[in-house]
Amino acid sequence: MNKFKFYFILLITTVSLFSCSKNDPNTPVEPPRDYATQYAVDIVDIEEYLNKNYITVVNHPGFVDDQNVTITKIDAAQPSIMSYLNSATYPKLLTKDISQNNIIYKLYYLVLRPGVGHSPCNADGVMTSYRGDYLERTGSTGSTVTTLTATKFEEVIYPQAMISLFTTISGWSETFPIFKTGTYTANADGTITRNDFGAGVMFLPSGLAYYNSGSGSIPAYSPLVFSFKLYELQRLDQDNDGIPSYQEDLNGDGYVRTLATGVVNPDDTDGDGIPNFLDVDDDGDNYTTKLEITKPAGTNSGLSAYFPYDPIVDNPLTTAIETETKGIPEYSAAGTPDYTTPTRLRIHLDKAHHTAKP
Ligand SMILES: [Ca+2]
Ligand SMILES: [Ca+2]
Ligand SMILES: [Ca+2]
Ligand SMILES: [Ca+2]
Repeated sequence: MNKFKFYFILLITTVSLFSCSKNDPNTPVEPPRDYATQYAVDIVDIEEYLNKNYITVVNHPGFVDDQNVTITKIDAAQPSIMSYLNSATYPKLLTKDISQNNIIYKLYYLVLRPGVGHSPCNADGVMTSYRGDYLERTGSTGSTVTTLTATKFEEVIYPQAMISLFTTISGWSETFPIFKTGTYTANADGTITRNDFGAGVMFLPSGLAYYNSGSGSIPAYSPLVFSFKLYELQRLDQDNDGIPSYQEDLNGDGYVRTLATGVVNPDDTDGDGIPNFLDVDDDGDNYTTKLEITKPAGTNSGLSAYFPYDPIVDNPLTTAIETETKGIPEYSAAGTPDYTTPTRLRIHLDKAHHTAKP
């Protein structure tokens, strides 16, 4: 991810370099600000926002405004958002440390409701109703009092499409996996009633958002506040090897990542620096994963590949029409296949499979 971000920033810089030099060769190109310096500014703004504002939440189960959030400046004795820090009950304000851009970001997120369904991993797609505001400090510093304002830049009430957490801002990919989807009921008139979905608010330093590029009406270096509802998720398969990325999360922490060179990655079976969810040959035996999970000809009717991991348990959405009963197997030394033990070493992760076993 970092590498992609780096290239992206490089691209932006290169593009603005060309566009500036074309119009005015004397205009110097401003390099992106130092990440640590900018984060120090952002976290002051975010914490001030959490201390000086309160939330109002709509509790309206089954209606589209359920869990709508309004954030308002405190003018009496309302409890600040910060007052929910580590609360025993919901709303609950929590923090998470995120190592990115060679610094540690503190990400504040407010849990209104955790949700009851499934959590996306950080490479899945999400369908979310959300509202985004950017924070901006106006008024000059020094003797003038500055004011922190929040400006709405986007609101999606009726989402129509999945958004990939793999390609959007890192603040989203860090926060959504903490939440779960809900339930829905299809009504006779064709509408859907959603209940018990995860809902929250995330408070993102600019380094976990658009940083120096900004986006649309969002100024560069803006911290962002998103209130959101997690309606649905979509399992994605980034390396197209037939195994959804969330099942390539070997340590089960909800995240798959590319880590810096030399850092041991728990989600990289062969340790070649490419995590399994981006590696077409997970165990490094020179047989692609896609080939290894393809069943030998004639072994079973219908499907040509083993069901990724375990049928039924892992794929409730397809159970109704699923006739395959075999997950990717492990073979014992004697050549006996095991299709079901949850902890088995599946053949695409077993480098010795082709040499030591039938
Ligand atoms: Ca995959
Ligand atoms: Ca992981
Ligand atoms: Ca690898
Ligand atoms: Ca392989």
